[in-house]
Amino acid sequence: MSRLIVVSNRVSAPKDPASGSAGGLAMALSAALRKYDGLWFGWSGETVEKFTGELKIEDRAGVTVGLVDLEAQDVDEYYNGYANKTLWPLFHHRTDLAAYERSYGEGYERTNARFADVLAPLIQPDDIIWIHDYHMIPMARDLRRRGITNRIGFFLHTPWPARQLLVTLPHHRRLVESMFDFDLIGFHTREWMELFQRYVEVEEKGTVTPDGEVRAFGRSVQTGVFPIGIDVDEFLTARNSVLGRRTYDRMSASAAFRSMMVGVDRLDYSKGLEERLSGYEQFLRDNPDKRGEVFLLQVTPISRDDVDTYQDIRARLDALAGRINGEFADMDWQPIRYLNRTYRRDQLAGIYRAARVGLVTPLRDGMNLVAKEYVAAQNPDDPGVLVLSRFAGAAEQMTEALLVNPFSREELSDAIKKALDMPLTERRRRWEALMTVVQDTDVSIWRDAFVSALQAVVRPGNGNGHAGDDGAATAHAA
Ligand code: GDG
Repeated sequence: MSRLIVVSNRVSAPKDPASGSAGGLAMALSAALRKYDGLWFGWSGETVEKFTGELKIEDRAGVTVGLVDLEAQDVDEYYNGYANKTLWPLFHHRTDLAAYERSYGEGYERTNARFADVLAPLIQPDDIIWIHDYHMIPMARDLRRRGITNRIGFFLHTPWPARQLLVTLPHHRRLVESMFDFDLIGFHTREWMELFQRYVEVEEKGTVTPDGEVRAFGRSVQTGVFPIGIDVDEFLTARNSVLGRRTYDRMSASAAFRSMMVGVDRLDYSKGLEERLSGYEQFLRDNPDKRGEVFLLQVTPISRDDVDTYQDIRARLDALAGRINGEFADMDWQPIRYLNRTYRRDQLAGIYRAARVGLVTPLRDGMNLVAKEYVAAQNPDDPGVLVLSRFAGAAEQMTEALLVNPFSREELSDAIKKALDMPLTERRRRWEALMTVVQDTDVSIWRDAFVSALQAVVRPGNGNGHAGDDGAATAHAA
């Protein structure tokens, strides 16, 4: 059995999965590594004055992790810069927020090359390598340059942008060309995959075969759709735990016969938080009789606070939540409980279960795991209603949610009303269909489907695809 080497910017293997504040993805990747045996490689989160390339190996809850420190300049230009100020906004269709600075691009290339320098000597001939996300797009190219011929797969956790927007990125061609050093590229949805394929067809006059092989730059790469999900068993365990149940009781008591709506999102402009609050404000205006009967619990941990745009949105949200509360609150009721903090997963599960409505309304989102967690946490006999943005990847599968356009305050207001008024039979019918989707896209299915597809890619030149063979070398000789 070959080893699996997972590579991502941050390595977040939870030290104690049961109590974790780690997200579903961290759990999933740790579980993948425990199953396949291997290594999780990435940035330690620490900075040093001068890059040394020293590798720190640790064991975290049975997962071997390999960590490397970066220089402050790398963190500025590669992580805060190119990853979070250039690619993240661009991939979420916010070219108005995207910063195109040469130094960011250079830092991105330099840091990926540094990661490759440290990683390449660790790779054994039978290993398969799975790179994650937009921080590490050139990684396969950098590893190939260092003589690595193993199978390398890539999974993009964000959307892929429309071609018309991607071409605003200086050196977009270079970025896309580097992706042809992967053997397999996975996307959450057919839509993101087709946008990638369309770019290659239009900009490079490339071709796409019916089974998703994309040819351009004199090479080819397999593409596929692998919708990520949550670890359903782990989440149900959290929901049924003592703290999960206690949190449910506490929230139900605190709601005091009012209907609670919940939102759980990192503080990020892609999550549509301002639009959500405006839609809720519209609902309060449209339905004076409902005031005092409903409230929104919005859990919003601060993220990427080193980036100006994130400080700006934080200030705007503080002001908006304060204004809505100031305008509508009564002596014994406040329409929004806005919390900039994190909760443990078992507490989150209890919160979701106590909420009559789950508001998941990003403006654009690769998948969105909160939508799946909300559904998994519900009481099957009396489930709540999921209001889901049609621009979340999750909307491609979760069609029985109330799908909304988050850019329209009125549509949001109507959807909140419909959710609150929905009869039990309809709530049950929709929930059963949604829960089937959540189970059918369990994270273990995602992981196994990707790894099997990577193992099965037939590489030009040999047809059997064993890592490290001549065919592989030829395929990547360009
Ligand atoms: C990216 C893509 C894609 C949030 N607050 C707390 C907390 N969370 C957890 C949630 C959920 C996770 O964070 C967020 O996942 P999402 O999928 O909603 O969003 P991103 O962080 O933007 O993730 C996204 C994902 O990658 C996976 O591919 O779905 O589209 O943008 O698990 O529960 N967890 C805890 N306390 C909190 O307060 N414990």
